[in-house]
Amino acid sequence: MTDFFKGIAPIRHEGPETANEFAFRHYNPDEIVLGKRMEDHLRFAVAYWHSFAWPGGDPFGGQTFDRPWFGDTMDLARMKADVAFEMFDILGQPFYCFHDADVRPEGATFAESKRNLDEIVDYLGQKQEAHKARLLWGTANLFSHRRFMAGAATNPDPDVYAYAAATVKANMDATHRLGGQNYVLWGGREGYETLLNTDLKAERQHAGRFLQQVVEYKHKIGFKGAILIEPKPQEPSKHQYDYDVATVYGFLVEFGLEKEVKVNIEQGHAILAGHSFEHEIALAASLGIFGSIDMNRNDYQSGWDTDQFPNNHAEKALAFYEILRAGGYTTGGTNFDAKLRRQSLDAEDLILAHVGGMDTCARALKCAAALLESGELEAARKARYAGWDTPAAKAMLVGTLEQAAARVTAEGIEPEPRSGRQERLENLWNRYL
Ligand code: XUL
Ligand code: CO
Repeated sequence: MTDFFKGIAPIRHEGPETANEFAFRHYNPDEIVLGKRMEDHLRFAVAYWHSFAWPGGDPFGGQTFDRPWFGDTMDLARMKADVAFEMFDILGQPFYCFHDADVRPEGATFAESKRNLDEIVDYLGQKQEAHKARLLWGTANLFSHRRFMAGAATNPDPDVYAYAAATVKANMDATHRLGGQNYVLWGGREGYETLLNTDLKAERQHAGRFLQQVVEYKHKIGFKGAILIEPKPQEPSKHQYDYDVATVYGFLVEFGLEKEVKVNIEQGHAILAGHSFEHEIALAASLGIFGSIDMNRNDYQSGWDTDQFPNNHAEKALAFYEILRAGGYTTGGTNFDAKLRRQSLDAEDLILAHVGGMDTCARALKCAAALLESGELEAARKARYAGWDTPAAKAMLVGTLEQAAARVTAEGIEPEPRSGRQERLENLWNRYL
């Protein structure tokens, strides 16, 4: 036991009226929502990087957090894991996620980095046996070290492609060993700064082949989890190849991977791409590639990825409605890819940020479930498209353009515009919030 969270007891559900800061108001793991336990709907995960590895820097200043486990030794990496699992026990969330760089010190050589990773994975495996939290997904950090500054799989230097392959292989092995349910690839440096020095076609082809190799390796080792791409339009690269869900889908089809790879959709990334979170989720679900989400929010005024904890249940209810409508998660979950503000120094801040985020999502889930269960919105949506249930309308979709056109004169068609009823439906939504 470390004493980092000393005095903080496991968080329990006390209901909306409680005055206790250290309690859940809405997240009640065993409560049944639409026939399923809330914990099994939400499948919360804590992100190792923001909570335990991020030092609190911003572009104008360095470290603000002074954590006892900061440093480059294996002993400190083990202490970090101890603290992490102590937090998981306090929160009671079922999952966590990590990059290699979050959990182990970087070695002087690849072999040393790999040894460090293998050693800490053994330790995390022991922790998993003694505690509740399991691995939702693992991933490789292919963006922080300077060797990746011009990309990983898309790097002009083939040696970096090899290094990325070795790193991803090691991380897939680690994820598999820990029973991870997914493996994520986020291409922060898989993009470019300027076309003046970039062979865009070659880079995309290398990225596509790399992903095929990842899928081949997944099958080779018998990893049953999902491979997930996490779209983001830019930051850190000026232009990322995995821009948004639609772009990723086109990329997967081009490389024959649309049945093999799904997406991990992040709220802040969706916003940066000019979409809403729910749009990205609904589109992915309609394409059959919805996998998991990274839950956070951006600051509404600044145009970058601020990775804040969610605190607006009304906004998240739209996202959870789409998740429920899609049938919920299979291997995916709700990963808090969210970090404290850099002035939030205390251990309590770390706990309460997650408590607030979990409550926000739980409340959103309950609102979304109630509206879905009422059937009111689905009935309105169905009514709007009811014309397509007629045989004549259905026939148009299998016939030719001329046959569809012929209906206009034959039936004397003059379409009658009808209200889209947006405000009425928004009012309906608000009644459920
Ligand atoms: C970066 C981001 C990453 C991925 C994992 O914006 O979201 O933390 O989730 O590499
Ligand atoms: Co993310």
